[in-house]
Amino acid sequence: MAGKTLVPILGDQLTHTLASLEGLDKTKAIVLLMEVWDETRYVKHHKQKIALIFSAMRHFAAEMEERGWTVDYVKLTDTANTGSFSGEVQRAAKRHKAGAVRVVEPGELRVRQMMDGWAQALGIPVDILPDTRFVCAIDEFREWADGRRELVMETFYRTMRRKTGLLMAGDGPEGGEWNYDAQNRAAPDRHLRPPPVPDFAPDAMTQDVIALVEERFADHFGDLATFNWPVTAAQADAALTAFIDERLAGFGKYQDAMVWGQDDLFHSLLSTSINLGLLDPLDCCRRAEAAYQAGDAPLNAVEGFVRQIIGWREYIRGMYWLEMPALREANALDATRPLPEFYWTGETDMRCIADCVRSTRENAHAHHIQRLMVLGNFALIAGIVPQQVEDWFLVVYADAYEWVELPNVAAMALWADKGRLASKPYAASGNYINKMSDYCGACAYTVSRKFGPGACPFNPLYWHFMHRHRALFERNRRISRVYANWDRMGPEKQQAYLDSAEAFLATLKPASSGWATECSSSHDSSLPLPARRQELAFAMDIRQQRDARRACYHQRDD
Ligand code: FAD
Ligand code: DLZ
Ligand code: SF4
Repeated sequence: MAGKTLVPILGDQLTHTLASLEGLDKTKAIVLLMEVWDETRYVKHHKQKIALIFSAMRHFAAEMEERGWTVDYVKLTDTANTGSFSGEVQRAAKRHKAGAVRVVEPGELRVRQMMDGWAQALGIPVDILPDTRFVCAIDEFREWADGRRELVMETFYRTMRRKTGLLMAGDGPEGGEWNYDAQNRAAPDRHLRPPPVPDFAPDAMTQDVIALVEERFADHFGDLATFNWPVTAAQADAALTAFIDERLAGFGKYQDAMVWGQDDLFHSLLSTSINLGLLDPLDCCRRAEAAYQAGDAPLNAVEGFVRQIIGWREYIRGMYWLEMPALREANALDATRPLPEFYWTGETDMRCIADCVRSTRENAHAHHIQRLMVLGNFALIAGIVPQQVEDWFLVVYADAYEWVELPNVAAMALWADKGRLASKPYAASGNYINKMSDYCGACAYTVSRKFGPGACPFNPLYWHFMHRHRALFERNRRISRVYANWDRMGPEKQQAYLDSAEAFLATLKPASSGWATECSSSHDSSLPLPARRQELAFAMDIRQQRDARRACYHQRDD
């Protein structure tokens, strides 16, 4: 008689309608969730990210049991835990005398390669199913890309609009335009009053996990005391409702704005929930569309939100599977400089970077323009080695999985793929940051100073970048006019820019590799767990600092 079906569910597959569960007889299936050391340490993820994934996994397991599934949950501290997906699937298959394995394809090539070895290792059939939580299947994206000279996101996005029917008026786009990006670039307004994000105070299960992470991952980057992520589908749904009711209307206009100490502005903070599977991306879009239809949110905001999800998110995932494994090694601009230490410490006089790193450390989050135009832009124009930047981004954000992090970092921010994804590099001087933020006014550097002592480092670095890659970019229609400006400057001014950039680059202190990958402790599941951590005092302290920053911003406006 055939044994039971083993259904491994990975940490970012926490969806009750997962393809591997569909049509299964609950009495003949064992659902397997595994906390494994290898996944926590292949890079040293931000502490909040590990706590979020473990807590969401434990809550999900409890919900599955309530729904009548038999769940086998392997904890990190279980003494027999082998520390890897493959080891745990093998142990579980033996334990339950499984006759077959049914699993949904993983988000990452690294894990897919492991999974492809399971059938042979286990000696039973292993069915790897497509992940139906994406609007566009991997093969469908390949077909879309096949034979195209340029893989333009906007073209793909329109295909997805037609496919989903989102914001469509007959055959054309709602409102007559496909894209309202031009209405998504308002500079920060001194009267901006973004509503607070909902509080998701850690329950007992999350507190246990926080204690575990504090103990076992003490050498990882990031604060834990400010943990405020939804860990269940119900909480994620509450976050979505709050976003649609309170923030969506402002999302479009201020999508690209940055304000010191205001970490969230009108962003949704839904990426962690969507990537874990607690929220369905299409459902998020339909809820936003309903707000537009009800007259509660303007079209530029709703279209902007829908574009990020069925446009950018799907396109990024398609590009990951199309371009891997080469993307991980890509370095089209031959960047060789090591990642500066301040990406980890935030200790720099560049106020924009210091604020983005602070938010990253405190929240395991920074919003898109902070990631792209401050942190990514600096790495691009300073010529930082892509793989070091990629590791940093994979470590520090709670929503980071390689399938979404890598194309965003390597291709969008660093142009390491030679423009397969972005037709021109997102390189900018201090002028852009000054226009889109309030960072520069109180910065130790002067944004209007172009070179020399006290000049904003983004200014000379921008020209240094353009100059050193002239051969590549001057024939690019979208940036060629930059070189006309450069040539008009004349040799003396040009040299002043280049000398200033060189002098600044010489001051950069490289980060130690220990932050991202080096292990200073090993897996020892026999270690006792610590008594409940004393966090509260510490937590209050960090939360109070954050609130004080917000209050200070508001007072300044009054
Ligand atoms: P919002 O601004 O509210 O946007 C709504 C949703 O759109 C997001 O929740 C997300 O699901 C989706 N989205 C928007 N832009 C993108 C995009 N470029 N790629 C994929 N989804 C997108 N996103 C991740 O989920 N994980 C990452 O590791 C990640 N790394 C990034 C690295 C760089 C250098 C850049 C430039 C962007 C990165 N992004 C990443 C995309 C984006 O910055 C985040 O999705 C967003 O900041 C998450 O915050 P939010 O939920 O408030 O997003
Ligand atoms: C990121 C992560 C971490 C830190 N830990 C686990 C874990 O212990 N167990 C698990 O199932 N998943 C974890 N994950 C998420 C996986 O890395 C993710 O599912 C794969 O990379 C595929 O995207
Ligand atoms: Fe950043 Fe330059 Fe502005 Fe300072 S002056 S905040 S370094 S852009």
